[in-house]
Amino acid sequence: MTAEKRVRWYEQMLEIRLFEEKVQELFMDGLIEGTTHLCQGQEAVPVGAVSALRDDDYMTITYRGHGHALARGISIEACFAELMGRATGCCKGVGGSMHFTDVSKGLLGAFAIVGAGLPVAVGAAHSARLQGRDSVALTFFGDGAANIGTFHEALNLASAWKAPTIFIIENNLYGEYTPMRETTPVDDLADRAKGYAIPGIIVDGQDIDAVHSATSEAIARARSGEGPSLLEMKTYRYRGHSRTDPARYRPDGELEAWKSRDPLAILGARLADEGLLSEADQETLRETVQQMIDETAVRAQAAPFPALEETRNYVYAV
Ligand SMILES: Cc1ncc(C[n+]2csc(CCOP(=O)(O)OP(=O)(O)O)c2C)c(N)n1
Ligand SMILES: [Mg+2]
Repeated sequence: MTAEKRVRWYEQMLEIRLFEEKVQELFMDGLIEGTTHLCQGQEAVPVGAVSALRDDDYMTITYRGHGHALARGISIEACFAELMGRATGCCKGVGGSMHFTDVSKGLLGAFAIVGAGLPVAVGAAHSARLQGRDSVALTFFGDGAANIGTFHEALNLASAWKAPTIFIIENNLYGEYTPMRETTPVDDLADRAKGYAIPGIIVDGQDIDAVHSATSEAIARARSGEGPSLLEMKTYRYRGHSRTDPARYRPDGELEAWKSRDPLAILGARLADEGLLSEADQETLRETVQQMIDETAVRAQAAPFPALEETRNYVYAV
């Protein structure tokens, strides 16, 4: 991995961190309708994994997908605009927080229905294979989704058909307000891969180098026709499930323990040791990114709402 690319990872994780902080602020100011599901603490997963994809690969994400959409190259302004319902948003302002999508970038959809993105990714992967292309599909989902029927159906079919799919569980220990140990009889969700005869790999989701190399290996395997992999990224969300959830259901000290393994701090320490980005450079970068985020949000807010008749274009009746 080149020095430039790893410095850019740091910057991208910082952009996502400060984007999400700004989203919370805009939400509290009443500028964002509906809800939000933020990903502070989990940034190494989208940045490390998405950077292993080629432009002609596919991905699906969830409602906790702002970071993944940004990592795939949807512009920060288009994301802010989408959140605030503006016509310049990545879905013309009619999708909102849970639906960041850009098919032209292979981002096939953000799914608010838990587990719904997995079969779509298997379908995209299988269709590429039928067409003789070596594109792969990467699908992100949570620990809760690993208890949904579509998880098992998607893994089974992808393995049986060798559909080039990389299943990435972001195990952040909670599904909404419930700890995983109360709903799930295994400690490691990667163990479930055995039932589908595919590799199941546990990855330190706070360590972007580990995320990137595990994802790259799974992609290489899928691309060469050997079939899917299941990667379980152990990670943690710093904020509550959504909106204003204060996350009081977490035991004392848990958040602090995870913050001591912050993905930005881990990569930052390595980059400083390697002489690629000093602590002072990291501080300057934070100020620059913060200013860019603030200015971009203001620009996004200044854009018009979609015309009323536009909204009818996306309502279907059967
Ligand atoms: C099929 C379905 N059931 C329930 C819900 C309500 N719901 C929304 S998010 C969520 C928690 C999912 O947790 P997890 O998969 O661990 O993802 P995380 O939010 O932690 O990223 C639930 C139950 C839903 N959206 N879809
Ligand atoms: Mg979860």
